[in-house]
Amino acid sequence: MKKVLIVVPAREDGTGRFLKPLMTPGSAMAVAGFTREVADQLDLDIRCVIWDEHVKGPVRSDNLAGYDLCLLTYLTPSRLGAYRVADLARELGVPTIAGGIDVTGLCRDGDQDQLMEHFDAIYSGHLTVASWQRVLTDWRNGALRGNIYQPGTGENFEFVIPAWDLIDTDNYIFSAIQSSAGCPYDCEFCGVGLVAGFRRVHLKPIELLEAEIKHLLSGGAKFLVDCSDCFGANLEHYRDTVLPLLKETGIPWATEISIPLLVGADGESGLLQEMKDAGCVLVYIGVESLKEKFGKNKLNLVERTIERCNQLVVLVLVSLVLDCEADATAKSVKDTISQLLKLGVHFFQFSLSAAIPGTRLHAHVIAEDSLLTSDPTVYDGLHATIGHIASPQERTRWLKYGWRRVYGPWNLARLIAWTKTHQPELLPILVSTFRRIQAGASVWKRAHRTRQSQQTDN
Ligand code: B12
Ligand code: SF4
Repeated sequence: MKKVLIVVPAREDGTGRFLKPLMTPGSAMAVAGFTREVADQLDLDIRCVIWDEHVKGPVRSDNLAGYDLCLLTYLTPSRLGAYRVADLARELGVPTIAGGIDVTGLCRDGDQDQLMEHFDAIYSGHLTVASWQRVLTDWRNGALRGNIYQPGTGENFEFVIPAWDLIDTDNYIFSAIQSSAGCPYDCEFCGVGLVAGFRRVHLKPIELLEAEIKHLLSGGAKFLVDCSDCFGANLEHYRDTVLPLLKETGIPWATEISIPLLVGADGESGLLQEMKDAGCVLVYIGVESLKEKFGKNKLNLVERTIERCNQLVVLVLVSLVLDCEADATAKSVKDTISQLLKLGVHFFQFSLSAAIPGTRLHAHVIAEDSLLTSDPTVYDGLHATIGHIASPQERTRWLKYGWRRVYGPWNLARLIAWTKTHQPELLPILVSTFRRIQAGASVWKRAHRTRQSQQTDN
């Protein structure tokens, strides 16, 4: 029997502390699913283990001992964590293959050489059974070293049942399913199209979705998150199959959706009512900015969306990219947050622009010579990474202001009271999420201090 360790590396931020995870590791479970399918076809006896460093702590030599292959899946902020694990695996003679969105972005930018210094092979793009069969055949023949793999021409996007049995969902707050991949829009800063194809949407076959939901329900799931990049992107499919399936679960769920699909271009149609009827309790919408030129939607449509969600008692989580307006100031940031709070937004995700490898934003800031740093650990939306009229320190203050304003004691008490009245079943999830985010914020502060003192030393 061959043993394969699938590692989700944590971010190396100098604190030695890792963030506790919020969501189940979809990429690792998908990679395990593809590996099992190919193993069956190649008649290989393979046992996969998922090691999520956010849960199990850093991979050490003992943990790698006895494995025949180490697969790494990660986002940009964890790239150095992936190098650490790969370097350790190399010392122990365990071959490594890395894949995922960061690898794909670097390959698209032509920056794959740095990856090849650490990994034996890399995989760029979405997995297919046929392409993974080629890779695992090379591995079996000891011919991995130095290869860059990708799906073959004509090999369409494929889904498998994620290997839910390889993780303990109790370690995560949210069990994330994915009813579709990809998005019909193409925002400059977004990395979604790198793997799914730009402006492409792929629908997960309903039998696969049904099987994984059934598995989660039998394990006692009380809440689901559909982390599709654009829920509802194919209205007919969502109306006829996904929504009825979610309704049948009888448990509350949340998802990410764009405003035109949620409430229609007129603000009055869209999927909102049907989603509510099917158990949706929270929608995550990318507003980014309220200014006409930078915001994704017209202000009156944003206002109507929030109003309708409040009428239907659907919680709204809005994402704002605080420095996406080239002329943003502390005042404009404060005004935007106040305006959205007044409109009735319940939760916010604040970030700063991150020029993710492979995106148009990355190409654009490189061309303008306004990339402030290429340190991947700070590509997490919580650090200033591109030039702006406001200094990085000033923009960090905006983030802190936003968090304090929205999640300070007064507002938090208001949110908890609101949830208790309108969505009492969500209270335990809300409290655990806040606790984890608070713990994350203290790691962030510590990392920030470490970085500042390193800069002073230099
Ligand atoms: C759920 C999610 C999260 C969750 C959980 C992540 C997790 N534990 O898996 C949370 C909320 C924690 C999160 C956090 C962040 N996220 Co996020 N997230 C997503 C989301 C919506 C889905 C991820 C997912 O499960 N996809 C499903 C899997 C199956 O797809 P996949 O990862 O692409 O994997 C396929 C291929 O890439 C390939 N593959 C993947 N890994 C490997 C490995 C090997 C060896 C091989 C062969 C193949 C392979 O095979 C898979 C099947 O085809 C994506 C959007 C997206 N479409 O991916 C954004 C996305 C991945 N996130 C993104 C960002 C920016 C972030 C944050 C930086 C945001 C922030 N401001 O905090 C943080 C970073 C955290 C960190 N330390 O890494 C960006 C990616 C940026 C980047 N290059 O790193 C995305 C693409 C969204 C976007 N708009 O651009 N995220
Ligand atoms: S709408 Fe969201 S998922 Fe789609 S391209 Fe824009 S940021 Fe990415």
